[in-house]
Amino acid sequence: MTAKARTFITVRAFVLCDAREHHTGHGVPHGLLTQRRKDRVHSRQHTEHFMGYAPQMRHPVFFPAALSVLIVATAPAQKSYVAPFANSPVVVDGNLNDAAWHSAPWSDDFVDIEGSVRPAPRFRTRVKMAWDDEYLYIGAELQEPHIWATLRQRDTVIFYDNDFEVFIDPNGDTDEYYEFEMNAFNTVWDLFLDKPYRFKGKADNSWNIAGLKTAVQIHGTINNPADVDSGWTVEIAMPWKALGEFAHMPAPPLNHNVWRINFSRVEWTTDIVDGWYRKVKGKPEDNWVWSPQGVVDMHWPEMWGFVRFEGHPGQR
Ligand SMILES: [Ca+2]
Ligand SMILES: [Ca+2]
Ligand SMILES: [Ca+2]
Ligand SMILES: [Ca+2]
Repeated sequence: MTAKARTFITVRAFVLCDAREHHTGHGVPHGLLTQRRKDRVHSRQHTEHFMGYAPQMRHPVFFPAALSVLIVATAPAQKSYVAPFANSPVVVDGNLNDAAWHSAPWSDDFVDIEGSVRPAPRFRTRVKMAWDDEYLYIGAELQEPHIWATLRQRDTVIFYDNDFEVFIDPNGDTDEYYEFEMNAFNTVWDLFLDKPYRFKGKADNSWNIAGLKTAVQIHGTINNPADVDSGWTVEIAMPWKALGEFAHMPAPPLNHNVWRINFSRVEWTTDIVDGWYRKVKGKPEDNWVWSPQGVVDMHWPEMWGFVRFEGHPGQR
């Protein structure tokens, strides 16, 4: 058996055991977030190590090798990213031209939330990450021929508009994680979840990322269907002080620390009717993500990607 297969068996065992532990909540997702993402549940869930990182395991047990090998063979590959330390200031204005961004590579292009079994997204999306002593920085580029937004109030259901989303589980235990969404109006929804909805987790919208800085640049025109836009870029600075609240990890991180993270983009199919965008009735939204979930549900933190923090000049 390969090292990868052994790794997977242990992690998979953790997932299944966790589901049994919360049996009464299993398969009963609730809350606004999951209503749009619970319709197609597949069995292709896995996670894997990222350069020596191992998720925390509460109840490791063992499963038949044949089953595990089957799961490994059909599971989508999780993404990983090395976030460089920002040695110069990042101005949060929506433009990703700060010197610090030059050393942060673009991620792979986003894929469908279910992975390669579904068609590739119609429009390109990619992200960058960087960090310093105060902030986690996230930059994203969303190709979009028709930029629109309606929501102006914080903590409303931002994915009713097209949006960009971030999910962070600092210590990778799949509980106590953060969700963040923003639209092209730069309206944000930030919330804390004590555990996934399928385990009767509760979303706390009153939780805010204190000191959060966000900005959007529109490359084209917003809410004007008469032209064709090229897209929007977002720039986000999340203070470590806020992210540290439920992290159970150093925040800011230490060099080589790994956090679980994923990014999602919700894209509605629209028609232009009487000079305005109208969602096509009966057509569900597209969910495009950095690291494929294998399931139409972002609330499987065990499926998220990995970010490793490197380059702090004051540390080895
Ligand atoms: Ca900037
Ligand atoms: Ca956690
Ligand atoms: Ca909030
Ligand atoms: Ca436009």
